[in-house]
Amino acid sequence: MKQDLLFIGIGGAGCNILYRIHKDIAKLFIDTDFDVVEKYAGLRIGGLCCGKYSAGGDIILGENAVKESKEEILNAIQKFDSIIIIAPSGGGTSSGSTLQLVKLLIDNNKKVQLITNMPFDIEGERKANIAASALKAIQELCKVKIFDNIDYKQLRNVTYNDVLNLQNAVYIEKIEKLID
Ligand SMILES: Nc1nc2c(ncn2[C@@H]2O[C@H](COP(=O)(O)OP(=O)(O)OP(=O)(O)O)[C@@H](O)[C@H]2O)c(=O)[nH]1
Ligand SMILES: [Mg+2]
Repeated sequence: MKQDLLFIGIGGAGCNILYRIHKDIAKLFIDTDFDVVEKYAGLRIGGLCCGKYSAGGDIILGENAVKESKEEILNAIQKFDSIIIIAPSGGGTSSGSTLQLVKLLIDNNKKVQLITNMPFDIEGERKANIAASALKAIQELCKVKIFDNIDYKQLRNVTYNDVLNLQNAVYIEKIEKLID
């Protein structure tokens, strides 16, 4: 794998997926959520603006978290030239922080790509809107790969958690192929 390439998982889902990619790659886990960061030995952003909690679905908090922790982020990514961000869209962190993160990386002359998917329809219109507006802005800044959501309506007796695990498998397979 290229020495100058870093994979960033951001938000609960992005970190979860990145953790499951078993390849020799440089990884950075970023979240506003203290528990997630602790689990993956990652970088917590927005400790002041989020307090004890995560961005909790609030994209403004997600955006502010990156602004607040700009120096720590730059420090963690400084030796890499290319960055692939994994962030399923719709969360305060995965959409709000990702938009600001992409801006920050580009301002610092990094080559950036985002890999994402849209929230599932069962998650409601609010998440869909958050995802769509952040993605519209991000697509103007960098390359974005939007994976298809698994067609869970075809499956019988699956829980929401099963659906997320199946979606994880889509990411893992495609990203591992990209790395090979
Ligand atoms: N593939 C996959 N997608 C997930 C998982 N958990 C949540 N999602 C999806 O990812 C979207 C973003 O959710 P999270 O990553 O939990 O949100 P977050 O970025 O942590 O944002 P906040 O908690 O609001 O700060 C959700 O709308 C779901 O569609 C997961 O474990 N795997
Ligand atoms: Mg979260």
